[in-house]
Amino acid sequence: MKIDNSIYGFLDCNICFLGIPKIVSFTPNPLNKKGPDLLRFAINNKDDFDNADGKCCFDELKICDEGNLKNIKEIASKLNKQVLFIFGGEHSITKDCFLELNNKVKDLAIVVFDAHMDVRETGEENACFLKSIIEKVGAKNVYLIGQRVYSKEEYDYVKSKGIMINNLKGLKDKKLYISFDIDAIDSVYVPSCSTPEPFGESLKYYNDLLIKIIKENELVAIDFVEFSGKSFDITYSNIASIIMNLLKELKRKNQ
Ligand SMILES: [Mn+2]
Repeated sequence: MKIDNSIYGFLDCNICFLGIPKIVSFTPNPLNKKGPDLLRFAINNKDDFDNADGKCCFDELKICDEGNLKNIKEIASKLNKQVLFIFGGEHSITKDCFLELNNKVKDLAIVVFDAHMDVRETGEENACFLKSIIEKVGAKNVYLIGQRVYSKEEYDYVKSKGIMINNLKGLKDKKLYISFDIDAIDSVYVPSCSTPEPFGESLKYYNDLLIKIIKENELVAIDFVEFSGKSFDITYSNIASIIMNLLKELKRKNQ
């Protein structure tokens, strides 16, 4: 599979890749701006053949790559059935991405995979982005998966909003934004995560759960965030494998 060779533009694609290598935290690491490009490199090195149906993703899906952008505004304004694959960047990018798409898509639900809750009162933007979303759109359509490290205040806040962790009850036939902070996965699988956490579930666990979720819902966009971008390693290859499996599933759904 080669993203670079795509002949499709945004208006005629059905899957759009875009990078938002934005860093806003107090101690930015300028290197992690390379996250989206390292991930593209890894995706380009994967085979797109699907042995379940004998078809290739790149032959069946119209995929385009819009490159690296400052934000999602322009893309969101043009959105018309394309499924977005957004490569971060820090988790702070999710706030803008979700809210822009939420303006466009009615009843958009969000599933956040993350070791953390990211509902802090103040602090780095990537640690409080979810609180901003909940305060703006409510908690009814918010689902949390993988959270295992958080403060008492964050726990109390999430509980007060009636959100349960690792509970997908009611998540069926929804229009969906998935935010995948790679620290949800056990740190051994993602050494280039900027905020690694041990004691997470495996790569396969999350791969299978993501596939189940997109089988049962209509995916509008998915982001992958918190790559440290220091050097190329297994992190990018692992996440690229998940992305390939999601593309295969979307291909089968399209048929
Ligand atoms: Mn996190």
